[in-house]
Amino acid sequence: MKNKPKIQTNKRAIKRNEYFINTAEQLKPQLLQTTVRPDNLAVVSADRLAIHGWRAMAVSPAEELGGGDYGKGDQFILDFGTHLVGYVSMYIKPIGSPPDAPLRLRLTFGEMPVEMAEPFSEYNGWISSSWLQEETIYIDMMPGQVELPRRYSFRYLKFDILDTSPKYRVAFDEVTCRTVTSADSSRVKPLIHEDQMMCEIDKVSMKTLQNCMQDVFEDGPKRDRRLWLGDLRLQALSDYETFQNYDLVKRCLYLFAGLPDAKGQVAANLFTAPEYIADDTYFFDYSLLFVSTLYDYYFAANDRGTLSDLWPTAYRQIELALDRLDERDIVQDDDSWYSFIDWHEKLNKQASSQAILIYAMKQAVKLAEVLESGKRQCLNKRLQEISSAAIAHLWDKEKGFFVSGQEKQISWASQIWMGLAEVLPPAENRRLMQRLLSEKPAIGLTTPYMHHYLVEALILVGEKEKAISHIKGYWGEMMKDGADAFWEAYDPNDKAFSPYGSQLINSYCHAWSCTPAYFIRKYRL
Ligand code: RAM
Repeated sequence: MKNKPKIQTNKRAIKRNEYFINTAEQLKPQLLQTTVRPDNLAVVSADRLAIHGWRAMAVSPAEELGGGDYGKGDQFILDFGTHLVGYVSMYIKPIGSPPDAPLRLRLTFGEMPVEMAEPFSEYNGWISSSWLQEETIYIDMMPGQVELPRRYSFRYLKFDILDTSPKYRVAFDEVTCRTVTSADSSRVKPLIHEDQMMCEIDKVSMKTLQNCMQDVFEDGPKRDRRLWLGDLRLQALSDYETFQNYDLVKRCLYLFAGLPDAKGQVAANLFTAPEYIADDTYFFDYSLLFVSTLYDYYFAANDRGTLSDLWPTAYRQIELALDRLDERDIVQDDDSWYSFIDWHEKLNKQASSQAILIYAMKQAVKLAEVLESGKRQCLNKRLQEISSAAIAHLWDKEKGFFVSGQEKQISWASQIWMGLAEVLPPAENRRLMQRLLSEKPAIGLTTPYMHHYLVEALILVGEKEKAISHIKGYWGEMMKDGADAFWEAYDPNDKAFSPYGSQLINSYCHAWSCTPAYFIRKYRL
């Protein structure tokens, strides 16, 4: 089993802001619903299962199962044709004698074929197996309608008839899913694009976002079903170009601002039920991304009231981040997960964290200008000092890369964030990104989250064509590997990659991978 990373999880006192929480509560969305029926039965082909070296599954021919009845030990799989988030119901009827014993039925939901093929009993990742979507139910009365109470995120649904009785079998009618989302498709402008692949990527990105848009922007509707700040930032960017649900972004911003710790730091993620609760995880980078999310929101929605309300929270994140600097004005490093950055086991996070601080401070300066805040000057002064410190201590002129940590690690993430922070003059910044693509340092990227920032950096330095080919090479490749919605983790060179030690638990519809739609639409790629 893979080791659990050292994420700091200290329970902290929370300083609730009731006005912010009430504001968020009033912005709670009405969910839109549709009813979907499965396309067909048992169509998961062994080819698709083989893609990631997944164990092929014996699948009975569709005709044998269609409209049939089932007894002890039978199994079949329904394919709903695309990724869905919602509530499943079905009508079950007995065939034969009156049922003299309950039906015992196991239902297994899968976003990807791997979840149909690999037994959950073999799962040995380090996060809870309770995220695996499985349900054993007992039905005492038949015929009758069965409504499953939990919300599921899935495309495939496997039925295992564990037991009926020797005297009766069962048949299933009207298996349906009532989907839920707070994304209104009618608000999306059609995309006119000559390149079919880009159109497809755009569509899959929107589905990803739509299925993560619930009461809040969830990171993944299968797992963790929570509001994470780093994910929110990217979802919001895509939302402005597509569903334009500004209120949902506003709600999430107020929620984070409503539940800071006693010092004012916003949490890395929040739970929203049974009440709003800040998780006991705090990341240096995610807290700073509160500033970026507010910045993006203000310029997208032009909502000055929200900016004025939330500016003190944003500014506080910078003050707290500055406290982590050493006497050289460099982020103090240690081997804990003080910053997230990416799910790469060996990644050192110092240079990226320094860059994110600079990046967020630049945005804070612009917000201070809008608000005519007196903080502008001191922000600017510290910004100069911290940027100079980055060049003096983290820039290796000879190698042409930023280095990070004691070992002076050269990673993709450090270059990307320093590129985005525009620490180097524009021409040099562009050369940095070109060098990154040609020299390909060993410490690579593992999630669409960091691939997003790579594409953003390429666009920033004027490498639009390279950005396009990266989107096609990465998200396009994921589509070729069977993505109906984009995934939480994907490494084209290691397709079995999972941060958690098992692909079974990966989320296959994940917030932070929804940004190609933002790139394609915003930058007309
Ligand atoms: C995982 C989730 C989430 C992300 C955190 C850091 O638990 O995938 O999306 O923001 O990691």
